Amino acid sequence: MSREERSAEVEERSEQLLRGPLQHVRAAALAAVLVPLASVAAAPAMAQTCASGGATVGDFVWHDANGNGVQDAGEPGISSAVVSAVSADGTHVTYTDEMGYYLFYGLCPGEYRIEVQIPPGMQPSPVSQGGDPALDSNGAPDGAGHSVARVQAEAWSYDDSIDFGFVESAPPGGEVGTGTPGYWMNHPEAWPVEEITVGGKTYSKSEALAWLWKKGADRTLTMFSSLVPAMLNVLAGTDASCVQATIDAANAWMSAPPVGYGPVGSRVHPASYAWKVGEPLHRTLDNYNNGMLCAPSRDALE
Ligand SMILES: [Ca+2]
Ligand SMILES: [Ca+2]
Repeated sequence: MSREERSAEVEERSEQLLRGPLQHVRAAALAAVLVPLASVAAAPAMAQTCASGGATVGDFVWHDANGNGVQDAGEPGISSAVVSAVSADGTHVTYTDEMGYYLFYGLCPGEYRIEVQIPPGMQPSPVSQGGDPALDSNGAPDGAGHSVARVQAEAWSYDDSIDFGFVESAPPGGEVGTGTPGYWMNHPEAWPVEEITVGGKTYSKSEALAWLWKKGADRTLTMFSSLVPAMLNVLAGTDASCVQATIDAANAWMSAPPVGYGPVGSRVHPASYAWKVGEPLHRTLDNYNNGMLCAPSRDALE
């Protein structure tokens, strides 16, 4: 498409946005949405589709209503979202359709950043949740208003698993505090998810609760009792900056051998080497859950 055609299309899309799905958005937020559209029109290097061996990448941008990072039944697509495929050779731009689907085709093989503008009042869903690439979210915030996924496009490949979930941000000033293990054990209705994946194994809420209530010397129970609440706190929207790396390490520890010592119930002895590795992670998670690290406890906010 020529630059003039692109400009015309961008103008028309802006019009559609104004009349359609963004009608309810406040003027300031709307301006923020439309400024990048204008810069798209002026972008010098529009990449060409590849003459042969083109790759296809898609395909879904959606409203992750329950914030669990998984495309659940009934969660709607986000239409007219601007999606860019950026490589060293230039930028392809497209938009999601009425159902929230997008597709780049004819991409020359190579490395791409697939970028979606973060809609006003929303934030990207947690990535790689639930274990099914077709249903998970792939974009992480880049700090500049985009959710970004990196893709290595091979010749003739077809990848429709690059998806972008967005969840409503907590209202400004409405800081979310952490819950202790006891809080999450006694408030199943407050869980932000219906299932949770620990060490690569997925548990329903009731299964996870049953493990949380179990007592014993098995240190996988101990790790489970701090890791699950920490993950629930993050999913509920508490500041995760100081604890995400520990959560990842604890999930690796809870995975099956040869990587880890899990799953929960694997009878790790308190005096074992495994627990020497695991205990510092558990202590960090425990401190986080009790509001002693980067997020206050929910009790302190009440
Ligand atoms: Ca969801
Ligand atoms: Ca995906």
